[in-house]
Amino acid sequence: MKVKLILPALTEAKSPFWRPIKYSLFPPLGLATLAAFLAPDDDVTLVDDHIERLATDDQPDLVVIQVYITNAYRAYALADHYRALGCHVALGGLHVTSLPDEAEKHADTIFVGPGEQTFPQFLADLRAGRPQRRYASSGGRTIHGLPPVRRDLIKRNRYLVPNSIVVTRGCPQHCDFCYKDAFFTGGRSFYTQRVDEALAEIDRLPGRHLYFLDDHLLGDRRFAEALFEGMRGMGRLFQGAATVDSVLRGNLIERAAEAGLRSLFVGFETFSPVNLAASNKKQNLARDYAAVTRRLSDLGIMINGSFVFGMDDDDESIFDRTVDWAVRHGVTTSTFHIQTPYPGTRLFETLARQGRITSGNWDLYDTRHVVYRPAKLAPEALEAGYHRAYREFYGWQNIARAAGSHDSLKHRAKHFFYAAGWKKFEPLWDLVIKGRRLDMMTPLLETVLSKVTAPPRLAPATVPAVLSATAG
Ligand code: B12
Ligand code: SF4
Repeated sequence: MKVKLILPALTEAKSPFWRPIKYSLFPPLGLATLAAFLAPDDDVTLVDDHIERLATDDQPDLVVIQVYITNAYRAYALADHYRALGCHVALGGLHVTSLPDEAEKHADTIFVGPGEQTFPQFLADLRAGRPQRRYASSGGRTIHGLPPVRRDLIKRNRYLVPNSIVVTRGCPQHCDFCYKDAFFTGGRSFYTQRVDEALAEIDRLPGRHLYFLDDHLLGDRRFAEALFEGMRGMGRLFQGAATVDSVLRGNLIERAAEAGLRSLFVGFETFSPVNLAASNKKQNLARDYAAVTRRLSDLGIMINGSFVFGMDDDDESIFDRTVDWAVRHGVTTSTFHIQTPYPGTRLFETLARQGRITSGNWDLYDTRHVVYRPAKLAPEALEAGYHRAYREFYGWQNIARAAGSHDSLKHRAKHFFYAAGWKKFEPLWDLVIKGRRLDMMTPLLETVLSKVTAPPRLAPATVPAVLSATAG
């Protein structure tokens, strides 16, 4: 059987003029996971529209398309095209799960929820000539004993981080704005691989650097402990994501650092207890965010702080306060989001009930546009404040100030180069992406992520010469 797997891109990611680095970070892991269920003699291609030209003059037997909210319209157009040619088109992923009735109009078969159990069932049905219209993941979810991810289908040199990996699914928390509860409806919403299988997968990955895309790498303490124990001595450097409370609790974060954790995405989201309570983000309530940054900084772990703007308790002061806090506390990189009510979430239901959803154009649900009526901010002020926060946080002076907050000289330098590297050199990234040589940059990333050894406790105000020289 001839099978084509497609990850459709956003328009900005395909532009021949400009390619933001963030779209060349990670390969399509979800599709490579599904491809593992195909037969050895199937003729399989995997196309990531973000990084390569997608030819549509072919006619595979089966076309599998992954749909996110922001690529949904392009995914539907591709699906319509291939259906018109007589190909069997299967759509799945987060957006299909949120809005199955919308997606079904463009597909022969749709998938609701994770695909590890339903996709092999569909393949058996398709080969037997009786594919169903809809498959929904329910009980019996597991990622134990899966066939190895088809990494041979991934064009490694086109990604800065070819070694992305997920060893869990979902998250133990239940924040109202998160995609998670809707996606995992009908079965377990947090489960892990077997530790030995996760370690075997890690062992198969070349190079040193790994990026765990798990929503919450520290979410299952026993699993994470065993994973980090197994990773000690493997010589890996890795990045991942976890919650505020998991960083503060016990000594799991020290074990992660010993195993090679060098940077962590942390969901601070908001400082307001009113916002936290209203969005059911209980795990952040009454937690000392400053203690989180101190603990990570002392371990030499860089921080990617996630912050949401536009929740109901946010007013005009939110932007400056957030940037100032992040800079003062040595946050390395910040991901700011305009609150976005994804369909299927409790946040969407609440705002829809209150008549506050102002746009149904999914292209705008990219966390950079305001698609609802905020409570204490004008939509224009929210968008302007969001862009200003990015500009200010990534101004040279603030990068240097934030880097200067760490005790260790090496951490200061790492912080500086890492933050500047992401946001100050987009034209350089663009060149490397177009030259298809992103693999050349991975060793540089590994150098920046190398271990910070015992902090020599410099006076906090002392900024290394290299930093003060560039601060403007
Ligand atoms: C890595 C990542 C990215 C990467 C790259 C994505 C890639 N190459 O796949 C980058 C940095 C580019 C990115 C960008 C964005 N992202 Co993003 N990203 C993720 C992240 C962290 C991991 C995705 C992943 O690999 N998961 C692991 C694999 C195994 O799971 P999976 O891909 O979901 O695939 C499984 C199922 O979905 C299903 N499945 C998927 N497709 C299909 C198809 C069929 C036929 C079948 C049967 C099954 C199936 O089966 C797979 C196995 O179970 C997720 C969070 C998350 N946990 O999912 C956010 C997430 C997907 N991103 C999100 C968003 C909003 C964005 C941005 C809009 C953010 C922004 N402001 O720029 C952009 C736009 C992306 C786009 N192109 O449209 C949201 C999506 C919300 C939604 N409802 O769609 C998420 C859920 C984050 C969040 N918590 O809000 N992202
Ligand atoms: S902690 Fe993060 S991944 Fe977990 S439910 Fe909340 S927002 Fe989603």
